[in-house]
Amino acid sequence: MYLMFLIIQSEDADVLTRRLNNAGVRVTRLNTIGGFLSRVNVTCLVGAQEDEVERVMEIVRQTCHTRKRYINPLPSGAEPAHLSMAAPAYPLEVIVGGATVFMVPVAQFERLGRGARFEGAKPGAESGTSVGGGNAMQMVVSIVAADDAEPVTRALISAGYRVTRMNTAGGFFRRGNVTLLIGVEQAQVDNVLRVIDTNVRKRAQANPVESGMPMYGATVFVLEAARFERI
Ligand code: 2BA
Repeated sequence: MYLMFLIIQSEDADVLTRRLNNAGVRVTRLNTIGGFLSRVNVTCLVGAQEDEVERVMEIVRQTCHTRKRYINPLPSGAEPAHLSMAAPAYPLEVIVGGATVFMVPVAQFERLGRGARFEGAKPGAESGTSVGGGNAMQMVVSIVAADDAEPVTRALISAGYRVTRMNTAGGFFRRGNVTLLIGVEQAQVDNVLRVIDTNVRKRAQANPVESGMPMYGATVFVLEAARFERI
C-alpha cells in the first residue's frame, strides 16, 4: 500500500474528491498554501493499494488542469525576497501544474475502533515490517473524527508520546476530522495503536465512502521515517 499526497489547485478539489469517492477511493483533504505563489491549494491524502494507484492517477490526470497564473509586480521594496530579483515591470506568467504527486510506501495499515480490540500487528503483509530494521523511527499518521481527537491526543500524551494535530476534512461532505502525526520507535507502534483504538468511539461497521470520513474509529498509516532528529 501507498500513501499518496496529491497537491492540487483548489479549483479542482471538489470535482477530484467526488470522482475519487465515486470510484470507491477515500480522501482526506488538507488546506495548504503553495510556497512560491502563496496561494491556497489543497493536499489530498489517499491510501491506495498497489492495484488502485493507476486508477487514482488516471482520475487525477482527467480532473486536474494546468492553469496560468500571473504575479503582479509589487512596488519596489515591497516584494517578497524570492521575487525581488525577478520582479519585472510586467506581470510574470507561471504555469501551475495540474497536480504534484508523492507516493510514500506504507509499512503498516490499520483501521481501528471497529469493536474488536486491536491485538497488535499481524505478522506478514504490511504489518510491522521495518525495512530499516531494528528500532527505526516510524511516523504514525492517524485520521480520527474531530470529536475523538481530544481524548486520543490526551491519552497519547499521558502515555508519553508526542503528537502533532492537523485539522483536515473528509472527502465527500468535507466533514471536519483530525490527522494526528505521532513519531515513535518501531517497538512502540503497537502500543500507540492500542492507545488510539481504546480512545476512539467504536463503530461496528464502516460508513460508506459517500458518508465522509472517518469510516472507522481511526484510519492509520505507519510510515518509516528515513531520518529522525530533534534539534
Ligand atoms: P507553489 O509553490 O505556489 O508553486 C506554484 C507554481 O510556481 C509551480 O507549479 C511552478 O510552476 C512555479 N514555481 C514553484 N516554485 C518555483 C521556483 N522555485 N522557481 C520557479 N518557479 C516555481 P507546480 O510545480 O505545478 O507546483 C504547484 C504546487 O505544488 C506548488 O505551489 C507547491 O504547493 C506544490 N509543490 C510542487 N512541487 C513541490 C515539491 N517539490 N515539494 C513540495 N511541494 C511542491
